[in-house]
Amino acid sequence: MEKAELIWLNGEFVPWDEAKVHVLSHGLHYGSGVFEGIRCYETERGPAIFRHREHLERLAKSAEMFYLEMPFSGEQIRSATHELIVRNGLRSCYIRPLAFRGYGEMGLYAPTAPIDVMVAVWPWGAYLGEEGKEKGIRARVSSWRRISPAGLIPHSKASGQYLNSILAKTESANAGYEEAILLDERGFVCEGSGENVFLVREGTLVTPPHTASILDGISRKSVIQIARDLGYTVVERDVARAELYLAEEIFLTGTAAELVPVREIDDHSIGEPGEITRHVQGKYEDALCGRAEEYLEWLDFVDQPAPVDEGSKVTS
Ligand code: PPE
Repeated sequence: MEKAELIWLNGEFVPWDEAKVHVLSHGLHYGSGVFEGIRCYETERGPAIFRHREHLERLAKSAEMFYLEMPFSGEQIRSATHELIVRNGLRSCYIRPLAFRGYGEMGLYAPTAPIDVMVAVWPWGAYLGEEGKEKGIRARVSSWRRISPAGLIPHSKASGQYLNSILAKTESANAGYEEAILLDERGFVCEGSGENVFLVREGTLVTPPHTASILDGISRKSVIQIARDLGYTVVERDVARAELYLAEEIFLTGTAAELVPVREIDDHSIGEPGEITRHVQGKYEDALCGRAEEYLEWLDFVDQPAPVDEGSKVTS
């Protein structure tokens, strides 16, 4: 990964290589942490964080559902993130806040172990490749089902839950595919290992509902609104596996991935990215980069942007 200079850890800005924790941190043993994936884009008015407040609200809710008491408010994390972007001299980056149970007490019930909070920012390119965004990716339905709401909390972006996503992603990568699509415990289509999924069926956009164990994706929500504003019908309903094969178009949405067309699923060809995918993708990318007036309210502009001179680093 590409390093930045500073990481924000428990209220301090520390050098990247010194942002360390104890090996007996609770979160390392049990996955007892919650995180977010956010992106900051370079716009004409300087760096801007896409739907920053919504991401921080989801972080707070993820924490609350796992009984983690956040020692910092969303507003404190928000302003620390702004300062971190400026001090690292970045104009566009990925943002990773993480809150986890730290060092102090072992065992599953460890209410006295502190909650550590960090935010890191770094340049992160297209998650499923630039070519994937352009030409579409090859995906495969995973043999692993998405975590069930009977045993975990799909709506929470909790660290330990990602072992499920890692199994699915690893299986698909080892088999030569770019992404895995997980079914929910009932066998209906759920989502990608790190993205929500949309299909086009007879000109209508279809995406699995909240009851299908999805993560309530912020890109998903944005794309639903954009598609409706463009005049398309978007339906949230259960999707049968075979509908993936019958779909006219398929695409994935996520912060890291952005909007990525799927050109092949389980070795069935869907074809080149379709018209609706292209239309929505174009508008979505405009929204991310501040080129769409109607969605400017989604951007959290970072004050005192670093100077634009050569390269992306500030030299002081
Ligand atoms: N489902 C899952 C399981 C998921 O991890 C993500 C985001 C989404 C859906 C889409 O949510 P949203 O980003 O709010 O639209 N995955 C994050 C982490 C990826 C990673 O590998 O780390 C991300 O995209 O940042």
